[in-house]
Amino acid sequence: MDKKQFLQELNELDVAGKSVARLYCDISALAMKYVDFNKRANRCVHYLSIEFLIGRVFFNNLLELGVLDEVNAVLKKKGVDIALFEEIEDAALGNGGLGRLAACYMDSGAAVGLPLYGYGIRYKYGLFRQTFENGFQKEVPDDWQKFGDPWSVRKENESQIIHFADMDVTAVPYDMPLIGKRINGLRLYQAEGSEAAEKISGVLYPDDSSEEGKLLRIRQEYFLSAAAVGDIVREYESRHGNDFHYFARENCIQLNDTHPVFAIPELIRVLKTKGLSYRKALNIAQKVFNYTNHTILPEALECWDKKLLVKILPDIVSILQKMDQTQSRKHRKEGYSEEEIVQTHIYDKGSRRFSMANTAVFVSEKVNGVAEIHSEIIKRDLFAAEYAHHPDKFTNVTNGVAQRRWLELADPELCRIIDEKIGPHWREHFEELASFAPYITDPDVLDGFAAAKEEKKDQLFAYIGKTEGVELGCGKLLYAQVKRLHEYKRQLMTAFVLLRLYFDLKEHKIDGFAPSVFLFGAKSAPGYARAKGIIKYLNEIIKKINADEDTKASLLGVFVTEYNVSYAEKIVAATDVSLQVSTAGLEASGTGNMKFMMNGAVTLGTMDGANIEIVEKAGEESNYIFGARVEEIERLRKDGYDPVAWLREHPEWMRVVSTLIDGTFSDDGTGIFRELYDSLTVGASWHRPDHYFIFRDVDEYYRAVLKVNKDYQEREKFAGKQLANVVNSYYFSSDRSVKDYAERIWHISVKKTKVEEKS
Ligand code: 26V
Repeated sequence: MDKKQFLQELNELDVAGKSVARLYCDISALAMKYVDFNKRANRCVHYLSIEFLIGRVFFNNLLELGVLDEVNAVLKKKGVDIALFEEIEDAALGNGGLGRLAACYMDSGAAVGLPLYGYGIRYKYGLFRQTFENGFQKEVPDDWQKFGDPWSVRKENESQIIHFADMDVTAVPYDMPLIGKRINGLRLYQAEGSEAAEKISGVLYPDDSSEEGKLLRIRQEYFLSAAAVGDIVREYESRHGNDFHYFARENCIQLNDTHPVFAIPELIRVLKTKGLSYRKALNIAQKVFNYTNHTILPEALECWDKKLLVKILPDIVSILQKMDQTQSRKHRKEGYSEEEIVQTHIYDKGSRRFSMANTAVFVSEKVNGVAEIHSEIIKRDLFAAEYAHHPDKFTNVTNGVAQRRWLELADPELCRIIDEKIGPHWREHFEELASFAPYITDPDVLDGFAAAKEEKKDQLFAYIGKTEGVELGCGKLLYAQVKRLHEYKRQLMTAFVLLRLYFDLKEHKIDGFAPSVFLFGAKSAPGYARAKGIIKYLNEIIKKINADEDTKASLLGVFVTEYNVSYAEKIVAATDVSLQVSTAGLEASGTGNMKFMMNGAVTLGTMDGANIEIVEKAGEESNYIFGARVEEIERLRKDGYDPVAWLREHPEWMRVVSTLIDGTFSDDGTGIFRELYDSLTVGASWHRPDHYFIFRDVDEYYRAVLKVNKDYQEREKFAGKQLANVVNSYYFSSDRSVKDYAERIWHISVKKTKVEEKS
């Protein structure tokens, strides 16, 4: 980019009388003028994902273009505070970790110079915006384009027609630049042509409880898959015509979970229309695709009814069925047992459903989980049969997060402390953060860090005071649990711990408790009643605690509204203790845990997902681990577990849990608190009582919360633990993750700059 020219134009920009939105669009559009997309590399990776949780791009893009400070200065001169643009929230085209991971990988691909291209859907409405009404979550449509979309370019001439049996839909691409050492692109497709067509890119995760809802989900998934495949093939043909010999050498497709798996039969279908045999087409597909699994929860593993699929995608059904036959023959030849054949098959004759995960595993060259333990679990359980016969197919790539957004933008104060000791080079080569290690025992550094943390807390609390109307004071220990609301993440267990703390503080049972704040942020899927019940319960608990004059100096809670990427940036920088308390074995990785670590929070959590690797790197002594390990949870599942007997034996917890049904809190007559109670004691929705083993872990959790509170009071020593986390967080950079993908899965090399080649 021609920085000088850009800044000159910016200097000339007339700001008088312009609204924040207008200025945002003008400045973004000006920057876009100077963005040149890189040419295609010899081999490209195409990352297909139903979610891209990008968040605000304004600051990130200016940082990547290397002009953030200058723009800040120019605007200041003109009397415009750059912070005003924080009002503008960009695309939240994702729901949680899966989508944010995709966004971090796009960021890192460009940053490290990999030809990594994203394909997704340009939903008109992103993830809903959340409000609370009397403590209940309410959803408001997220009209993210109301400020314009100045960072995207519509590419009308690269539109395609996507065929369904009952309609044709136009897929129009919008390209967003991904700025770094390379400028890659994220291509999001918008569905156009008719009212029914437009619905396809209407909202992220439409309710799929009805048949109509399921059909819409299938349409979305096929729409994304077919548009991406069509684009990749068209681009290839523009260079090689009808000769598909080089296709697999030049293209690699990464399936981010099962949602884009239709890309497999679609590629086979398209290649057949180009004159290739089914065999040849399958052969190419087997060299092109790779699949990342992001969950083992059965309810999230997609299977589609043949009856539904055949209505709108009959050709895809024929191909899937043919693949199922090929698979059975191949597996018999390879000596799979009948039981193994049943476990791996693409089409299940009994339920008449197609398994998207099994389709992906069959075709993919590589299958990976997203943290060490998760990759082990999928090999041992979910895909055990395939692993037994093709062990080399499986690998692991532990997730990572983009440190440019999650440390540099989120916590400049901490970055300056690091710069002072080791210079700024680590910002480009994040592994150099390790050389900060000798300074984490330096008393000045420890004091400086503790002071910077206080400053971030003050900033966050001031923001919360303004937006939520809750005053949190200062000098508090901050515990935070922010993530999607799901029973396996066990926000309900934290609710019980918080209530127990409150009761014990009120009755003077705890000595020397450092004044603390418990912060929650989460959205619940609109149709997930129990998750919504947990939000209401937490809000009721917080209301009670915050109103109690006896305890409010020691304990406060807040459930922030509309938790999103920008809120997360503020929260991770301010937090002391990161709560990561999922039932062991169920959180594939977690990425929030990494963001907190990077900003110097200790992890208080279970041995699950990436927590295990965090503790391995930063040391068990710098973190707070509690609860049952995977092996114990498995044993409890097998040998039996009696939560009711446990409650009976623990009256101090019975008292806490009973507040769900004894009238302490009102659920406004909805009965949802009773349902939560029943889910723990009787069982609900085919689940056994306390399916997520809250009562196994809750007491240990409580003790760990007290322990961290005590340790925090030795502020300098505790700062040392926090900094040990910062120093060792370099491993959790998504730059490292994408390089791992490049090496283990994509087989492309990261192009070194001239400077790097010399050094
Ligand atoms: C989706 C659903 C949808 C239906 C209701 C139940 C349910 C449960 C879980 C999911 C998760 C789908 C996949 C996903 O988002 N996985 C997350 O991926 C992150 C990035 O790899 C990872 O850090 C998280 O641990 C994992 O939950």
